[in-house]
Amino acid sequence: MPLNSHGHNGCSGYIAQIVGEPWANFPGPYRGAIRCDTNWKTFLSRPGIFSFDDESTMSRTATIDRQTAETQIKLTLNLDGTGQSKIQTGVGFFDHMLTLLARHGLLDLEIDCHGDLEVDQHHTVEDVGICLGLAIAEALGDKKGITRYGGKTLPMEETLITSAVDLSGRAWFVYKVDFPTEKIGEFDSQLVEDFWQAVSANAKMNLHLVLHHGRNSHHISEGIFKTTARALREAVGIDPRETSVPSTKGSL
Ligand SMILES: [Mn+2]
Repeated sequence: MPLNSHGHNGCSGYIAQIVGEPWANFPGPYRGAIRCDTNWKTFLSRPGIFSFDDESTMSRTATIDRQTAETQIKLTLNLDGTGQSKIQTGVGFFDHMLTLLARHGLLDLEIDCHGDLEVDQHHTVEDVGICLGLAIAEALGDKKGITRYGGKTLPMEETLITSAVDLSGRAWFVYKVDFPTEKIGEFDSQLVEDFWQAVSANAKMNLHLVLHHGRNSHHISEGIFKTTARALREAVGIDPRETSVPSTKGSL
């Protein structure tokens, strides 16, 4: 399979050898290794958008370390993951939601959070949202080749949720959800809004969440996380026909 290379600043100007196999779900990202002079570099790319001059486009990952008086958080994200997660926030229901998010978004996600849960869960949930948003923005890099838009309407038992995402570089958050109960077990249902507001603001993404109908607060929350995971997976996905930044402005 041919790879078109351009912007070959990091190497000596030629592709010496390509080793690797396309992923099973081709056309998907292409993993392999390339020899530049005497060094081997691994890459993750697709035909046509392969670039040597910015290694960050090869690995769409980010690590955020955020320490405040209220929370201490270390978060690692891989947008091109397999859905594996290791989540420890001290809030059981929130861990459940974040695990679903990783699985259905095919994100690899590690979160270690020590928050002031003796106050309440708010700082923990909002600050994890801030860190996840920052990580999404950093991992996306220059957004070259991404789909940009993602949208899904999905059921979760009796609940129906729409989540629509635009990785526009402009934060906007619309939340049309009313929970029938204040609590989901020990979890404050209001925090679902605070979490996604923080993700949207810090990823600089446009996110609309709409609850069409639903009876059970656990299902409504789970529906929001799963549906947004799928919408986000679509939006961050690499579009094989898109060879630059998907905007008439030239940047996002
Ligand atoms: Mn559940």
